[in-house]
Amino acid sequence: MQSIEQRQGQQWNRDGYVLLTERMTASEREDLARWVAETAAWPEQPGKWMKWYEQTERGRQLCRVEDFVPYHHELAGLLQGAKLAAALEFLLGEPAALFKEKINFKLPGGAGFQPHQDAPAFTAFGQSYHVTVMIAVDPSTRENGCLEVGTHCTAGASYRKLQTARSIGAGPPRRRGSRSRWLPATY
Ligand SMILES: O=C(O)CCC(=O)C(=O)O
Repeated sequence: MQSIEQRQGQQWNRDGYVLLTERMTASEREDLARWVAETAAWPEQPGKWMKWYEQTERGRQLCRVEDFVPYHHELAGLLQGAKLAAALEFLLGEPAALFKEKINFKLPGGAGFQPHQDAPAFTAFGQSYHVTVMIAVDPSTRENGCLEVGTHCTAGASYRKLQTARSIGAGPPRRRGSRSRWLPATY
């Protein structure tokens, strides 16, 4: 019988992503929701965290907070803590470093995201691997705009290498004749 870790490792190598649905307790989720709400309430302050807004029919609306780890002890502990580090090291086969953190608020009326890859935006920094970790604060459903993941994109480990800047905005690269499709990351 395979362990959960072995099954996750196989999915990672096959599909380029894993979905973990049982890693946070109810009280950890409550803490996370509270910490995120705290960042939303922070004032805008030049030189500190960054708050981003979008225009909606109801006016300016918060869509993103970035660079909050230096200013929020508990969120820093979650994103830089041993639990996440161990999961990433298991999947990558080497330790990972936090490169950038952001909270997407996805409030009603917001624009959402076009299909894209994150990695090509950061090639100027010279990293060899790029992994995106998403932690859902609220239930993640099609109705409320969950992340959707492109599957069957490129074979195994090569998926972990950075794609070229040419693929910005193009969505994940696809193998000829593959059964590529978008899967909602729901839980
Ligand atoms: O959550 C999503 O729907 C996509 C978020 C994303 O791709 C991003 O923030 O770069």
